[in-house]
Parts: sequence; structure tokens; C-alpha cells
Amino acid sequence: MQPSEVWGERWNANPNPLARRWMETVVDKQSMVVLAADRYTMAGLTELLEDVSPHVAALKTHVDLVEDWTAESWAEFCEKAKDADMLIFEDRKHGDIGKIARDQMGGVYDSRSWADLMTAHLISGPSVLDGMAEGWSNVGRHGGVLLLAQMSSAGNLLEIPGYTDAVVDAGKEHPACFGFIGNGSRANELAELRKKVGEVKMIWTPGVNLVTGDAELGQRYGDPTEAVLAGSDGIIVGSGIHRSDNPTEAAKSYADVSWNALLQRSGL
Ligand code: S5P
Repeated sequence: MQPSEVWGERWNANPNPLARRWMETVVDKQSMVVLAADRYTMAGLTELLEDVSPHVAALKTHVDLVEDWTAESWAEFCEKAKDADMLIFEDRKHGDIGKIARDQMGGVYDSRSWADLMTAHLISGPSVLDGMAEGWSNVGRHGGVLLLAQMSSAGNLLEIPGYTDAVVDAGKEHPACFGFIGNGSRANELAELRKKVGEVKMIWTPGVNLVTGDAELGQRYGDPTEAVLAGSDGIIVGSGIHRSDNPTEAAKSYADVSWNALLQRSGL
């Protein structure tokens, strides 16, 4: 199958190379799964990646969760993910002023050198997007920012009226914005977000699990099929895969549900 068949105008009209890369990988792997690789050791992460990589289209990391992190082991891990055709997405949730966000992409972890995508809150204003674009450009790379427009956790303050709209308005116009994080646990709110975002920018959704409902420490889960039908372009799945007794099978199940939902959404 070709990306244009599955994504239609979303593919044909999209000028952003990272967005096109994502849409292509989804079709190649028949999976919209963004793996939230929330494990705490390099061995645990590497084992997970090896178990699931055929069914996962992007790798989301929290680099500061890793207890035995070294620059060498991380470089090797990222290389494995790239070889398996995954975009690497550091879920840093930047939120400082532009110049500090830019410089926080250097430092010990040097995320600007290995992450293709990164999250940010827009709480400090649009300079965070300019700063992050500079961060990548300082090492000769282009990356994309996913702005948090909604969150999956109960009681989050992004729900205060007006906030999501302001984030979408700023992100839609900014070339460094790859897309938005939407809340996968509330399909109706996600559908509203999709209307505001339009067709060009991506929406990726955490808070999805085959077992729905309230979870640990305020996390909420919705059904991945409903999330995709409501407009999600990538389902972020963590414990549903990495805490499963059989991560390979779990990853395949999430890949299948997401792919079937995408085909249904596209009328195929
Ligand atoms: O609103 C959010 C935004 C994010 S990026 N809610 C989230 O849960 N996330 C991230 O998605 C979170 O940091 C974690 O890495 C992942 C969800 O993991 P799970 O185990 O609950 O599926």
C-alpha cells in the first residue's frame, strides 16, 4: 500500500519532511504505535526494543529515567532504533524560555543530536519553539516539536478554557511544530482538537490502552481505536506494551488495532 492511499490529502499536501517520514513509516510497518519506552536500565530498554521493533513506528524516550545511562550505550540504542526505521522522540516537555530550552537540548544528554522529535509545553510562549529550532540547527539538524495541547492525566490545567486553543493557534503557524499531543483518553475532546488543528499537523495521543479506565496516579486510558477514529495520527503506548508478559505480542496487538482503525478512518 502507498502512503497516498492511506493518508490521502494529508500525504499529498504535507510539506513537512518529518510528517511525511512518519506517514510513510506507519504504512510500511502497518502500525501507528509510538512506544513509550519507560524502562530504567539500558539492558531493559535494549531488550524491549529488540522484542517490539517490527511493530513500532517511533520510539519515545525519557532519557532521564535511565539509571545506568552512558553516552556510548545510548548512542548504540539510538542506532538500533534508527536501523529499525523509527523516529526518535524525547519526551522532555520543555517549558522554559527559548534560550534555556535551546541550551537544555545540549548538556550531558545532548538530545539535539539524537532526537528527531521532542515535546514542549507552550506555557512560556512561542519562544520555546524558536529556541528548540535553534537547538537542532546548532548541530546541523532539523527536528520537530510536539506541543502539549491536551494531557491524559486527571485534573491537568491544560483544560482551563482557552489554553488548548492558544497552543493550537501558535503551533499551527510555526514551522518547528510537528504537531500536538492530544488526550487519547477522551475521544470526544480529541475530535474537537482535530477540528481546530486541521489536516497538516500531526496529533499523537498518550492515555490509550486496551484496558480502559482510571490508572496509576491520575493516568486515564481510552480505547486506541476510538482515539484513531477521533483523529489521532499516532498512539503513544507505554505500560500496555513494556509491562506486558509478552511485549512482542502486545506491540503487535496495538499495531493491528491502530492500523485497522486508520484504514477504517480512510474508508479502506
Ligand atoms: O498527557 C500526557 C502526555 C504524555 S507525553 N500523558 C502521558 O501519559 N504522556 C506520556 O505517555 C507519559 O510521559 C508516558 O511516557 C506515556 C504513557 O505511558 P503509559 O504507560 O501510561 O501508556
